[in-house]
Amino acid sequence: SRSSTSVNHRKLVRNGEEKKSVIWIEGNIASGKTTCLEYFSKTSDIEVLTEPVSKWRNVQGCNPLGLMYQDPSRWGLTLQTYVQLTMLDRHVLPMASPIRMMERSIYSAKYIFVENLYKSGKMPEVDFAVLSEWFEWIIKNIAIPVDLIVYLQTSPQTCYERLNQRCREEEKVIPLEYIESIHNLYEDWLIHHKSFEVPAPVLVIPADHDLKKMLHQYEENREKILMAHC
Ligand code: DGT
Repeated sequence: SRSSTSVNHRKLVRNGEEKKSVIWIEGNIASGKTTCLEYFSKTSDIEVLTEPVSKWRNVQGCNPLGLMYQDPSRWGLTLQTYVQLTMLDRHVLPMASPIRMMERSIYSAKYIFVENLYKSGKMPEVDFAVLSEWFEWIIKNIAIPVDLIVYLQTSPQTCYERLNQRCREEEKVIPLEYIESIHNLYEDWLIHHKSFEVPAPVLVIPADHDLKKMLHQYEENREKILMAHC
């Protein structure tokens, strides 16, 4: 099948070396990022980096993700500090393949999740200020490459249904309103360009469809996604 072939026609830079490209897959909780990454992981010369969520559920025996959902005011800073560290760690890993696909980014951790905690009154101003200074320092001083953002655009209702189907223990407390807030922050950032800097061009893929249709759309958008370069 086409998905097991390597990528052709890749652009060459002047010294003859292949230009590497980095693609971020962004979208709401349970928007189908994992399915998208699985589809592309079947292509040779793509490395796929999934979200370090297993680390967020177990850091030296502690579960900051679970704690944050139980008591966001108390544990929001704890989780987001760790999310920021683990994301940064992924961004600076040397590239093992010409194309890297990453699930989310240090940007969405800050612009979507930290923002949401703060705006909903669940993060004290001082915690938000400290995280913001850390984030600004990181993006100013450390190169975080990205060539394309693929936004899996869903309705909050669809995500909510998928979330309930998958039954991840920590997520049982998530109400529809939380998914709606995350959705609105994503739309303001990547669609309306109303909130924060968007560090790369955005490709929007409607992602409310069933698995078969989603795989078909990935097939259709395959070249466009894999040819992403600065
Ligand atoms: P998918 O394949 O689209 O269903 O995505 P998943 O399930 O692999 O990943 P996702 O987006 O549901 O994220 C895993 C969990 O981590 C979910 O409960 C949301 C949470 N999460 C991810 N990043 C952050 C963050 O920066 N802050 C907070 N508070 N939660 C986060």
